[in-house]
Amino acid sequence: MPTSDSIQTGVPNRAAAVQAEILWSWNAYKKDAWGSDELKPVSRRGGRSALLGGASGTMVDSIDTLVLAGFRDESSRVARWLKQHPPTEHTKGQVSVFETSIRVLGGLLGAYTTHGEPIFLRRAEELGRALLPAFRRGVFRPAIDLRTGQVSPTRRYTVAELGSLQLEFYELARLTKNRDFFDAACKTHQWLLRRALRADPPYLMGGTITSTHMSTERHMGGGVDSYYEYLLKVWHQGGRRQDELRDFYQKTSDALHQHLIRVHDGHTFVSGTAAHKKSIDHLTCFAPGMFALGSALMPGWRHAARDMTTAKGLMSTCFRLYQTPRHASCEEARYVEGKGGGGGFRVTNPVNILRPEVAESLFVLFRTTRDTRYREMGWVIFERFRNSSRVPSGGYAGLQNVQARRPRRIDTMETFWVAETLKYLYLLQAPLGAFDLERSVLSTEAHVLNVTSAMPLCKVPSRAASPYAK
Ligand code: DMJ
Repeated sequence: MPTSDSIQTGVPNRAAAVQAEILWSWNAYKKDAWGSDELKPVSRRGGRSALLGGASGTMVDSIDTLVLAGFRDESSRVARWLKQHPPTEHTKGQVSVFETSIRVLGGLLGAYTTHGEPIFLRRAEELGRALLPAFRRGVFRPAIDLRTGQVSPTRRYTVAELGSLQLEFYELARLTKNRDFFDAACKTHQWLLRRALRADPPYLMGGTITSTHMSTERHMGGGVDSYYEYLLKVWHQGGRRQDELRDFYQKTSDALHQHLIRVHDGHTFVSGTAAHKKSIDHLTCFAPGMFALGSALMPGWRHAARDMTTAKGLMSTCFRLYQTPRHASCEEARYVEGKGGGGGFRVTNPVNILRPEVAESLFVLFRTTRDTRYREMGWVIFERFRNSSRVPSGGYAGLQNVQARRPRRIDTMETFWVAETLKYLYLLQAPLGAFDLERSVLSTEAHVLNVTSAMPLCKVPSRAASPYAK
């Protein structure tokens, strides 16, 4: 049982256990899937992701986890491979601009930040250039062929797709001194923030958006999640200098509290306006971490304590996802009130695809409160994964039904398993010095980026100046 002394030093035997699973996953990828996007751990081969098109997803997404966990040699091996194999030239067909930005571009930038090898930045710059045509036809196009520059005809996308690539493009602009990267991401952010100002209620976004419409449902789950996260993290990334963006985040948090955050029978929920009432889904579980980080970085804000209370409440609701009888978490659970008071959580989506959000929020809660309870919860999660999702021949796999006694495996080790889930589970048990939450920022794909006052700042549209404001 760790003591409070271990806050500084971490829990060495647990950190070592997570490191072993990072290597277990990485070695399986190396052996059976090297160069491809994803390991297929059951059929023991590599596969191309429809989102990434063959850009060596797992390899690039994993690099900064490997460095943080002490496997620098493995990252150097990737650097040598990337010298001969530019990811941009490997892809086939159209890729998702958002997923490629957060996983591949973010992965290369995180690799450069933590490892320092120049090839990572060179490949990031090439990829950034190949993505730029997606920002040149109107506001944004969600898919692009990286080799030809041909973009998808659709002008319909999610708010998260457009609102969560700013950390990556701003850092790329700063490192390469190429203003085009900054302008592309700034233009899209400003466009979205104007839409948020004229939304009803203001600041709350629907998941799907076009130049004229926005869907009416409001929640914090898939499709909108990392838009909220990036309001806070872009402010943090720029050295916390831009008061207008801080105010925008604070007003957004106020609106989320006013309209969506609800407590039922002592359990905190993000109650969406549609079918999301009294339920919790894994993707929404980034939210405890976001509210905790905002609260910790803005100690003078009059609602800092409210946001920390919400973070703790949501964290405990999110942890319920792991309280399935046998295995790792389910994707979604609903709270059902009992007849004579009290109630319980019922699994409403029993799939598990090795998602990171609960581990992510536990890490941020642990670091911002220094309460070792969150580290203990992280250890429970780690053991759940190790017991139920580890494939004996190598790697980890998702599960089709976590309620089944012997669930069928899903033949995919998602790239975010090493990039995010294992990174957060490792950092929870590692010494505090392994990562500094104030001097670095973790992207939505958990890539390590610099916090610096040298970051160019994108002007935030104001309510008064917005032609759309009511
Ligand atoms: C990851 O790719 C990122 O965390 C993204 O922001 C949300 N979805 C997945 C993991 O669930």
